[in-house]
Amino acid sequence: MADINALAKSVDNAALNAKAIAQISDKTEISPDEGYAVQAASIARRLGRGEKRIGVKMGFTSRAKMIQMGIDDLIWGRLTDAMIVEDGDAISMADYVHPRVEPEVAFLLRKPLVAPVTAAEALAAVEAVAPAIEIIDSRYRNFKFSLADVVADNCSSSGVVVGAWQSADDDLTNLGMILEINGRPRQIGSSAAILGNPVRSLVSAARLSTAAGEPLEAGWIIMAGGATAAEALRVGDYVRNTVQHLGAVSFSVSA
Ligand code: OOG
Ligand code: MG
Repeated sequence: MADINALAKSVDNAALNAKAIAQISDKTEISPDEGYAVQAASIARRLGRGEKRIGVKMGFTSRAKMIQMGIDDLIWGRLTDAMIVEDGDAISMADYVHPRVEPEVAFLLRKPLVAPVTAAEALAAVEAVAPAIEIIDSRYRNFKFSLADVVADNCSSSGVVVGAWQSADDDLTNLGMILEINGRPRQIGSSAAILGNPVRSLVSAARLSTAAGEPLEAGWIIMAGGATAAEALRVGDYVRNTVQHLGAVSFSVSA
């Protein structure tokens, strides 16, 4: 039997100290459901330290991400205010184990979303959309994990960089996305890579959060998931994600 609280403490400490740990599944048999219990307990520790819940991140919503990490189940994690990196700010490499970035799209909700919801209902609850970058930083050595491991580690969630909010009136189905590092395009994709349309990721977020007893709330941010494979970061990097019609978001990496 997995000791949920002990495992939550170990992933939480690994994130706090930016120190890699062994995969849980190396030593302990752990199911995806137990992984979610560990995640919930580790987030409870963060909330206990005064962090505020601000939303949900979706993971493995694109083929490119599933193929890169070898996992093809949709996963979700919980976002807190401590994860926010302001657009244009610098992060410090010392706070991370081995960070990577993903080009994403973020939704801001104006109304709660309790599943089941249709795509049209989900879109009607959206206040705004924005170009976004997710900073993922698996706490497991070599960024290697099983499905239950990554879920327990809050789906590698580490930082969320959101650009200026835009009205969600435009069709989000097929927006070009360019992830540049130091001015060079490193990943080029489309919002269509995110479940065919990022709104589907929002529908899934509503479904999974409702099933977990934490339906999406007004004011929450939902990260739709990486449209392309992730790119590793180095000190000195300047990262920018530009999304067609939505604009750009950026940050840089200092020592
Ligand atoms: C897990 C997180 C995946 C996404 O956008 O697909 C994710 C990982 O790859 O470490 O955030
Ligand atoms: Mg992501």
